[in-house]
Amino acid sequence: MTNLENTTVCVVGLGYIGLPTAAIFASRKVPVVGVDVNRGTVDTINEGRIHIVEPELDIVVRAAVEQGLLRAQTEPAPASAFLIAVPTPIRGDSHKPDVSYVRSAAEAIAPHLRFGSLVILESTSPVGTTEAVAEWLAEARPDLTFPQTHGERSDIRIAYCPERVLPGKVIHELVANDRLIGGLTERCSRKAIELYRIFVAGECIATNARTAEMAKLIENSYRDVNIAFANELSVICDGLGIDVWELIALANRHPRVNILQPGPGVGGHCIAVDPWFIVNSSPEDARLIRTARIVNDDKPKWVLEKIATAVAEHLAAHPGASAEDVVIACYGLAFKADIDDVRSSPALNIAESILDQHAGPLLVIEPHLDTLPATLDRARWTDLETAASEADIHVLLVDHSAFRGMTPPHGIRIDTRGVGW
Ligand code: SAJ
Repeated sequence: MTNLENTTVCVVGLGYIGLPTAAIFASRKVPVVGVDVNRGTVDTINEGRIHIVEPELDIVVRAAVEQGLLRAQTEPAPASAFLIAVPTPIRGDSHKPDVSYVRSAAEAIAPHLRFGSLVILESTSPVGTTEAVAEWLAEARPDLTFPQTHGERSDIRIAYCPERVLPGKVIHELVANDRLIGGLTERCSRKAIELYRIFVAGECIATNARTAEMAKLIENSYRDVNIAFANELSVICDGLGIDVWELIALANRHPRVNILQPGPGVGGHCIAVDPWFIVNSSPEDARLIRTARIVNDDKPKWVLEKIATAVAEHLAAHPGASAEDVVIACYGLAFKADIDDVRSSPALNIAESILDQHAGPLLVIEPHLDTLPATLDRARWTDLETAASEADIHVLLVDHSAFRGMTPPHGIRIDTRGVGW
């Protein structure tokens, strides 16, 4: 059993993973210092509020701050365990992973390490990053011993423990999901498992750091490849006059077939990013994974071509009309159903391109947002009824429940999500 009395946690990076994790530890009576470089984020959290959108997170954070168990600041503080949950973005056309925030986090916690400290990397990372963290820490603290040189006898324990929670269900999945624990040594894994058992109800399974790093990457790559297969099928079926959603539902009745759903492209911050980490470290060998990324990234362009064809079709049926007269409506902007997150959203990207390319009016409906995103300032923010009655071309981009239940509008319909329009 974990000795709760001596456990204190310092979480570096208070984003979509770090903040919920910090708050959940605090909800189990573990004192937590949360660290973020953004002063605004720190102030918001110390007021018991949150800067991101995630159901139930506000309640857990408010309770933790009110009870004095969660405090945010811009610099790390001494703790028995340090968790690194900072972004690891990909850069430019080369899609190269940038682990500089992980390095900065490691250098910031290094002065606070002492005999017995546990350091855990949670950020999605290229294989080998945990070993790099161990090297950076060792360079900063020559007075301490580390697993890469002293094995099980080291002063400091280091592990990679990826998060696997689904945005929108983070609070539930943080507790319920099984957790992979990749220690640099077996003792490192055991120490990390003791820590996660404080709140994880799922199983904590020990492995090594490289396997845990790769597991995180292949989980999202598996999904990306499967979605790419569905997206490619949707393009093929469109040409062959087959309803791809009916086709997939039928094929999935086979006991060993489980094809995912086509859509307007893959969005969010994980599935469209993580496969590049593998491509980058194994460029010659990761052929299928790279192709899947390209297939999914090309899908918004295909949707835009369908829209251009629909405009031409409308004009052919309305002699005398010009493109400026054709009203297009986009239904949904979020990166997936029933959430309000538009970051890296193919739906938003398609709406922005319509604004650039189409001479006529664009109507936008997004029941999960209060206002139009700034990049769509020339579009008209409207409700379902207005769009359904005023638009000539209806483009369904997100399968929100509100759209699934509605009667399909009149006019030309482009259903990128298979809601049955
Ligand atoms: N999508 C499709 N067709 C599908 C399923 C999804 O087009 O059949 C699209 C969605 O519309 C969205 C994108 O894929 O644009 C990603 O959505 P998602 O629900 O598949 O995944 P995320 O990005 O919200 O969360 C994923 C999850 N990973 C897996 O399911 C393997 C989550 O468990 C991870 O923790 C998260 O990435 C992460 O942080 O890495």
